[in-house]
Amino acid sequence: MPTEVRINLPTGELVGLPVHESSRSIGEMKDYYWDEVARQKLDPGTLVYRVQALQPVPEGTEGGLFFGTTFIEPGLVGDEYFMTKGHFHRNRDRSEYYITVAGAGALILMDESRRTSFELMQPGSIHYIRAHTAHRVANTGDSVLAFVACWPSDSGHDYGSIATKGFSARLRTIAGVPTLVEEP
Ligand code: S6P
Ligand code: ZN
Repeated sequence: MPTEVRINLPTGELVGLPVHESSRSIGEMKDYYWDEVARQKLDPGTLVYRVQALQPVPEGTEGGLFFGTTFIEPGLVGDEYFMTKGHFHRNRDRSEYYITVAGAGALILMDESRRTSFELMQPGSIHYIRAHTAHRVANTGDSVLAFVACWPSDSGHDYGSIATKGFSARLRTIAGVPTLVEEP
């Protein structure tokens, strides 16, 4: 049970059982970055991010909550920061909290009319992700970005619409500054 799990507050690492673990490498992120040629030049085994999650009830359960930590490595694909795939919740009316634990980054948000904005993430920053809003996180710093999240157990994930249409803007480093650049 999750009561046996502890969080290491300085790092966000969840310690104990049962913790569900997953990860994404550069090789698993084909077509997520605008510079696909730059992505292909990187070692496909390069870790981009990993997620630890507490799922005390089965996925899809109404009324439950999941909790997890995401760790995003520092890095660039071309001039675009290492980032999560990003998703809408399958049940679009489900919201979520993110709280930054370590590192520096940006939470990129896109509503259903494809208006995109971002919020800077730094240790202690709290981010409320409204329902009907796609969310993705980019690591803009030079160390691991860790944030914890809490979301309803019946949110589900819709990766398909991001995989096909993407976000309407991308976070790129321009003269060293994280800049949201609209897609052409
Ligand atoms: C779940 C929550 C996070 C993400 C994680 C990885 O609703 O938003 O735990 O799953 O940050 O991102 P993604 O887009 O690959 O699921
Ligand atoms: Zn989510």
